[in-house]
Amino acid sequence: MRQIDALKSPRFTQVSTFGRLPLIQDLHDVKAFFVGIPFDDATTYRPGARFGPMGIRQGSRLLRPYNQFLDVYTFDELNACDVGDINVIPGYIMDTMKIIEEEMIKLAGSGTPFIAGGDHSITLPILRAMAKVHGKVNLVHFDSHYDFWDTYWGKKYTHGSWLRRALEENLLEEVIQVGIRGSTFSKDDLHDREKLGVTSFTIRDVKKSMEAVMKEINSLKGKTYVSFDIDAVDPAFAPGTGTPEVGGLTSYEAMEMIRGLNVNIVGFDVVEVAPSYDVSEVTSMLAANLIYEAMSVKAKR
Ligand SMILES: [Mn+2]
Repeated sequence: MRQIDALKSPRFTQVSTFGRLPLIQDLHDVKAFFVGIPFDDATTYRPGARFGPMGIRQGSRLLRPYNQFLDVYTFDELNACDVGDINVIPGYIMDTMKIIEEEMIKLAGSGTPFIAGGDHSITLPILRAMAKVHGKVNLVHFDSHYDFWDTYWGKKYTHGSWLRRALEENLLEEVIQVGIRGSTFSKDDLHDREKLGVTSFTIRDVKKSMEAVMKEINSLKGKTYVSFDIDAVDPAFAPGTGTPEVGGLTSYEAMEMIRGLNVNIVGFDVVEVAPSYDVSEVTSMLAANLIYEAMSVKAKR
């Protein structure tokens, strides 16, 4: 029955399942699940993140059930599954945001979503859904970019402006950014950071003391959503992305930061993975492992 439903819609980007988990859409008894959102029409530079879910599933095939660093049988503990991809509409940002919000309200009511994007615009409708299901949440935002620009080419809904919209829509409690380093259009961004009340740790802050950054993150109280733009990681480790910025986190540092989270995760995404610019699946494998570590943190609590 499920398979027939899946064949009715053109989910061309979907292959295999995350971590070889079962493909299940009935979330009864499921604590956490993987879901793909293959949408990239809000990108400003290289397109291709619509293939992120496909790449991340492919990069996840070597994941095994036991996490020795966190001492947990992650998938068993969560009774995890892969629910497939949300049926987005290529080329239609507003329609797609509506679909994502509606689907995420249904899904997040039954378990914790671990999401593979897609470009970063998908996080706005996810946060709208989070606010409806959970009330306002904290946001931990790994990225090389601030993503709080007001507009791009005069347009409000892009992968570089979703955070400004989320703040305007009053969806968020505390916001902590990590890994910031991209050049910006002007110094105004630094003033905006203050005005918007966002706490930003640049890549220098992380390299100086990861411990201090983690301490700040782990002091967050209440429900917390974590959004990980893969471009927080150095393109030497994660070349498969749309707006790469040199001088970033190593893959090990990224893994350690996710492993070190001690917050109440109500949702997690990895966005901006664009497999066509990848080399030997390194970016996809890293993204899959970051999701696995975040699932493991959830399974431990
Ligand atoms: Mn970014």
